[in-house]
Amino acid sequence: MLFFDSLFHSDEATCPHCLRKLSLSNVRFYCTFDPNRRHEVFLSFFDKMKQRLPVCGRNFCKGRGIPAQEAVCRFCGEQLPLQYLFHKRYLSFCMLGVAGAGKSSYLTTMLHEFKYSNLPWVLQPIDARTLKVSQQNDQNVYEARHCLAGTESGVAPKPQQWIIRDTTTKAKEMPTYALTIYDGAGEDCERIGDNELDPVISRYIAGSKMFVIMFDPLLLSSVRAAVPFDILASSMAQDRQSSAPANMVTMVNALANYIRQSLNIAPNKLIDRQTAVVITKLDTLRELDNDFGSSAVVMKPSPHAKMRGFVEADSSMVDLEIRDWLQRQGETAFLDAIDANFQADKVRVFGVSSFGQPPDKLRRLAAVTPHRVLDPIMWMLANEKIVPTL
Ligand SMILES: Nc1nc2c(ncn2[C@@H]2O[C@H](COP(=O)(O)OP(=O)(O)OP(=O)(O)O)[C@@H](O)[C@H]2O)c(=O)[nH]1
Ligand SMILES: [Mg+2]
Ligand SMILES: [Zn+2]
Ligand SMILES: [Zn+2]
Repeated sequence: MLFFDSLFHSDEATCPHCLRKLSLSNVRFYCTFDPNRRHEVFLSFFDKMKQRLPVCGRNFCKGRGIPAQEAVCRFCGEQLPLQYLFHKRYLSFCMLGVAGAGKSSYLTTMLHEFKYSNLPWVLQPIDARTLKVSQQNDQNVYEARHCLAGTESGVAPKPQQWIIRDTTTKAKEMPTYALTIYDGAGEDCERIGDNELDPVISRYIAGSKMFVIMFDPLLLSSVRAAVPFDILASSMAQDRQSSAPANMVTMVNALANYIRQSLNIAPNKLIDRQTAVVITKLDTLRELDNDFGSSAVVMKPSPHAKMRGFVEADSSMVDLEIRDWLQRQGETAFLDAIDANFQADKVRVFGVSSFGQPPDKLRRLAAVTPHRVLDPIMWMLANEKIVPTL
């Protein structure tokens, strides 16, 4: 009875830690958290049928008679938030890009904007670590108004685990979706293929529904020549980032090879997975001679959140404008590398500014006014038919 073994509301769940496919028989349940006093409890036929958690029946057990309080992945032993078993769909994305590309800043402002944009899709952390990390990052960027420190390299990135509650439905049961996000260190991404973390990153890549490849325009030589020095200095992670601007193209190629290996795709085949290519730090390009022009859509506020849907025409215009801009700069190597490896109809180019303006010399932010940071996630949710395409 395969159907009976799938998680309560979905048939395609993966463990957010080890990314292996999860079914009910791959989950161990325990009656309480206390590791010394807990018992493993098992789902009965009726539990499965009624889609409810098993209950401990042992005499004198503290957890007797109440639904199991802990669930653990049988493969990796990591804890699964109990809510995790009840989601309708499992989404995940992997943030990829060289060191200092702006991944963590983007993730922070994107999640913040998503939470505070009054959208009918409500985002909540599901584990204590995610709550802590996101509060810290929020506090850093929005209250202390300071750039984030670089993400620690050489260690497996801990997944951030969120749920999205869909309040658009009138149905009695509100659908929830699990959203797992991996934000590793760019340094590890640059060394991909020759890195101790490869098996871990490989699993994250294979398990992700969507890739978010962050692309830093300040690494393009034409842009570096035009952006004022102080802006350049404050908008790059100097300690990590100064050395090799060409790394990005090398990274895309290495990454693509690596994705092929992880997903078992032949070298001559294009990669068939949703890929958002996100140009970061758009604010630094505003005053350039060869900028996007004042009428450019990419420089205008994003319409998606306001319209409560994904505005396809706006997004494809942005994609075009950025491609055109890169072409005019003679900087097509990066996108060529993308197009040579990824299936064209699955790739979309986005432009964002996480902060809305460059940090000052001391990496402080006068104000945080993110620009278009929701576009990539709205695209992903639209692809999943969670958000309507307009
Ligand atoms: N002007 C400008 N600079 C930005 C923006 N976002 C990030 N930066 C700059 O880029 C630096 C690196 O940003 P991070 O978000 O830490 O980059 P990362 O990709 O997470 O880097 P690693 O963790 O090392 O892989 C920041 O310290 C800022 O100086 C932005 O929206 N505008
Ligand atoms: Mg980071
Ligand atoms: Zn696991
Ligand atoms: Zn018990």
